[in-house]
Amino acid sequence: MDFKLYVITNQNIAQGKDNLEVVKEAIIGGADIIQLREKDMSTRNLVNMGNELKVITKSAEVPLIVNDRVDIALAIDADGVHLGQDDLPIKEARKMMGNDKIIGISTHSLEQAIEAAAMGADYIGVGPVFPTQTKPNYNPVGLELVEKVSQRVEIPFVAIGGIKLDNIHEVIKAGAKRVAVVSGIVGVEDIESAARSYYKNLIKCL
Ligand code: TZP
Ligand code: MG
Repeated sequence: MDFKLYVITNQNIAQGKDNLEVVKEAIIGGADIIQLREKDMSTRNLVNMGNELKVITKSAEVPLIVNDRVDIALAIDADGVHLGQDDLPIKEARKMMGNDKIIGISTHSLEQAIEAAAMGADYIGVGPVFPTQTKPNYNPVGLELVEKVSQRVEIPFVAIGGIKLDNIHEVIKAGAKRVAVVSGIVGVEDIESAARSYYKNLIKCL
């Protein structure tokens, strides 16, 4: 499993598009991993949506990751789960998911990043790098943490939070090789071309 452009859904900010359209367009533009993250959706609706999204991601051979919920990831046979620091611990998630599934975890400090790697996470998220309305109650960790993690942690990490077309180069310069994006792609009119621009900028800076 490796990826460069990680796109995370948010039906609340999509410009009149449903998640099937969002994900289709993002993948055409260059997203190479997708996360289903809908904080206000019922379990039933998440399962239904997950099953629908899987048809698209599977045919594009792009992994589909479910945010927070191991039960839903298992129910829809998703490719993996993305955990927060207060969710199921990696050890328990691994027991339930098995070794073939992807387990990612959000980290907000070097200590958390090192621990996640030691616990067997497949990748970690590092952020929010910059202030962002998508996750307003978190203190930004800044480029400093991206730099530290890139120097000290061996497993793949993805920078997330407030990453825009005009600051992506800073994140790459700090050592990131992958970025995760919500509003900069999902919240714009032309999702495909936004994803394509992110991908191009990212590749250009690597
Ligand atoms: N985790 C850390 S920041 C963030 C998440 C889910 C939100 C990123 O959203 P955006 O709109 O790309 O800043
Ligand atoms: Mg979470």
